[in-house]
Amino acid sequence: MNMKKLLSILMLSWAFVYGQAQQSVDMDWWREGRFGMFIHWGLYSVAAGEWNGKPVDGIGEWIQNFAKVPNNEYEKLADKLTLAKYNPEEWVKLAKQAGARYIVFTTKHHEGFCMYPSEVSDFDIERTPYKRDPLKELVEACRKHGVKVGFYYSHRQDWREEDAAVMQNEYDGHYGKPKSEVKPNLDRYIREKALPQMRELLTRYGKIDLLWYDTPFDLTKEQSRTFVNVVRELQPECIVNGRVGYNLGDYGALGDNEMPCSRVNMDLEMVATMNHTWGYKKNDQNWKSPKDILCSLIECASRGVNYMVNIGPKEDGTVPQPSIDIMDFIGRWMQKNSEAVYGTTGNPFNDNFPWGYVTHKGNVIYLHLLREPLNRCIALKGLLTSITKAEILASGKKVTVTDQSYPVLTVPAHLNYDEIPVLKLVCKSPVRFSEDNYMNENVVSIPVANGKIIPGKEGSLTIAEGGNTQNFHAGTGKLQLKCVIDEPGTYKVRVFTSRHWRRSFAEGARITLKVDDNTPFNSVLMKKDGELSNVRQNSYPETWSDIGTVHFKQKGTKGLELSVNATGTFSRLGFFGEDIQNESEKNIRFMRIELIKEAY
Ligand code: FHN
Repeated sequence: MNMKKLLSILMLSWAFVYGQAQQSVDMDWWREGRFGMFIHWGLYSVAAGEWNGKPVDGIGEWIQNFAKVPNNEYEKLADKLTLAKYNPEEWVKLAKQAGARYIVFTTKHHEGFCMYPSEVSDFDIERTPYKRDPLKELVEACRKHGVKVGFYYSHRQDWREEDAAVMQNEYDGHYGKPKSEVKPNLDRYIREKALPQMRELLTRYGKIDLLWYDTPFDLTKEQSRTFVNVVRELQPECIVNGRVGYNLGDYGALGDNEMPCSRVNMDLEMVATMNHTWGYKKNDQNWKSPKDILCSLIECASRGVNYMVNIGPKEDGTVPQPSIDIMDFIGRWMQKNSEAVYGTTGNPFNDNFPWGYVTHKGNVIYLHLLREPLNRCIALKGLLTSITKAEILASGKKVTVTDQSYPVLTVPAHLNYDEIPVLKLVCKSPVRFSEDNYMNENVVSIPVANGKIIPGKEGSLTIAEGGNTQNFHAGTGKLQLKCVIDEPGTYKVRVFTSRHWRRSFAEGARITLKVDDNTPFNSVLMKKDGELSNVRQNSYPETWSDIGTVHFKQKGTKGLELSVNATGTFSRLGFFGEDIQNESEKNIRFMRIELIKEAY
């Protein structure tokens, strides 16, 4: 046997044993693009958030579940899914002019209804008055306009099918019989419905760029792997998202509307709503502002993460006007500033800057200004290379740079911060950055992800995808952090944590924070002193606790050591079906610590 043959046999057996997640898919277009548009469209778009004329709480695409609608009633919505004004080119143009490089469309959401004609199930588009295949038309429009196309497929949940029943979510009468008589068989569901439908999706529509699975819940690793393998077999170049389960996808998974709290060094995508629902809900008027959504796109880029923002069209295919306005706003900004997003990596500094966000590409650094910096001055203390050119990206207007022990920029007066101006800094190559955390505008903000973990007896403290601590409790370890203090003085110590919105703030959590060799904060109670008001408040609320003050007699590098004494207790809010797999553990979800210089 020659060497080449032996190698290929070895590689094949490796693939057999470990599945095919090691297969390298080309992620370049996805990383370069940074920005996608999600589309949730299904029978729930007809219900529009109301059942029997009454508004139903929660996200719109879950209405069948929340309003406990039996299948034989829910299916009647198909008669009213007219698609009367469906124009996929309009959707694609909406995405493209905003600068989105890919679209992901719900081919089948948890309700089980296929938005394409399926041979496997008659619960599909053929029940509607629309006599064509809207999926084919969307794929063609994407191809025509050079936008990558992805299919969302709910691979674990299918409320139409008894075999896929998640018993805690089912209710009497759902399948036309009492819950006690429902005997699910998930393997059979996968074998007889989900995989055959995957084969339809992956063979009928030409090249598919991304397969977006959702809510793996209780799938076994083998079951998740079959969903990866079917893609590898039929569309080897297609990217698989992280929610296929067990880290088997080509990129990692964050929760819905979950923003990483510092730069990440892996492929990740944040998916976000423009209001509080994915599927159309006529009563959800809680629209985030266009600037907020643009800021989320920029913040994602500054974390090194893709951003995919959702639209939920109405049953006739028209897109709610606020969604159009938001996409237009982003498009106007992207026309002038997209080079500060496409192909960039996250903020190369260890600092979070109070005036905005940073992205980076080669020897160019982009500063995205959300507000005027204090005294119109930005000190880039962590930049170890000099700047050769600095200008406003959109206008080419020069920005003054003075070299002190680090570059200091003077931002021109009267910039319009509603338009989020971007400063483009060209540096000598190669660019070098310090690993320290510095003070900016009297605050030093220290992300926990910059810390060093000292394992405890149980040793399972880690930093999660979102840059927050995971499994942080008394036995799992300590976290060592450091920062550079510019001036002696008294500093308020503010500890930021976040949580999933279904969890209340934990009462009774206690932490110890050592500062250099002292222990000024020993088993201090974490109180809810404030909560950030931002676009994530309804999904991952971010709370701060002011645990006291610390006095530094001298400036310089200071060491911090954080440990947990008690995680406290929290209550769970009502069931709304979100994937909370990672939320059941004992953990304080720390994001960052801030030292805030007190006025003299
Ligand atoms: O349950 C779904 C939800 O309806 C929506 O589709 C989102 C989008 O990311 N995914 C699930 C929850 O995480």
